[in-house]
Amino acid sequence: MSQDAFKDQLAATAASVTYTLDALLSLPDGGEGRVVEAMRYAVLEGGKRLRPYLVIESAKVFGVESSRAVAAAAAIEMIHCYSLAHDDLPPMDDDDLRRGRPTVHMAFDEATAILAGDGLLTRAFAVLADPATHTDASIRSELSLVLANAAGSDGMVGGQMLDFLAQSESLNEAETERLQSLKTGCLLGAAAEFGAILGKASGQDRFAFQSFGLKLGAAFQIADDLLDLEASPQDAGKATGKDAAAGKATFISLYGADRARKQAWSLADQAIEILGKFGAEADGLRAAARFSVDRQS
Ligand code: GRG
Repeated sequence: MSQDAFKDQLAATAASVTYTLDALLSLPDGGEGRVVEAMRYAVLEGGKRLRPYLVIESAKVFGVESSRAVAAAAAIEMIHCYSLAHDDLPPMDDDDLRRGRPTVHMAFDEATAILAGDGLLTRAFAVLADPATHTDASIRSELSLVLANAAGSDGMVGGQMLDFLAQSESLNEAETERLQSLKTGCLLGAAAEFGAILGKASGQDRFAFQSFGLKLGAAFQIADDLLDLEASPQDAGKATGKDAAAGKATFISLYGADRARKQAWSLADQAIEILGKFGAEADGLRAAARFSVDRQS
């Protein structure tokens, strides 16, 4: 699949995920409506929707129609957007700009941004537990377990803790790899595994899809670090040049930009190799692995 065809497919998926998120987050009456407004602000505008794309494309490989995967895909996007809203807060990255517009705490206030993140985190699991998401309770339970592990202290939250600690200590390659795998890879791994779970794939295929997402995630994070170094804030839609200033542990800080770029492409190739036994139906996923490195934002 060409990168242009991939971008069209990603845009179509993004539109359907946004439609679903909009429907899942209707505004209640009363003062608590403000937190839902902030949750909607955090999820509805912008964003590449790569994690939902991985869910939907992985599900497709196992014969699941996108309409039957989109709610689970929206749940993962809720978790992702909660993490961005919290990561942008002053005690963490202290960012004013995200997806080309003010961060949630700038558009609302810090307390509301914390609550919006909490609201999205819990709502994601309500979506997964809802029979409207999948009629089979064992599938709903598997999805919930995989997402809880990927997003919690054994995954994204743990990685964020390591990222915070790494500002005051220097990490070697293995430690940097682990940090990035937990912070970024686990959620992308869960997204690809979600498709396999929805498609009732074998344990072996589930593992392969999770491994694909993890490799793609490792490539994606190095590309993110390169964008932080090289992209303008306008193109990235967020502040850039922050990693070096904050002393963040990245492959660039270890080996420089050229070697980091080579490493990112090698990881994308490894991700694609994992899908070797699958046919053309996995081409969207292969293109996603290449896009993870080749992207401009
Ligand atoms: C605060 C619990 C908590 C976790 C935060 C994911 C994360 C951990 C922080 C976000 C900041 C960051 C640079 C994370 C690495 C993952 C990453 C590159 C996120 C940005 O993902 P994109 O590019 O964003 O897919 P869009 O806006 O396209 O959805």
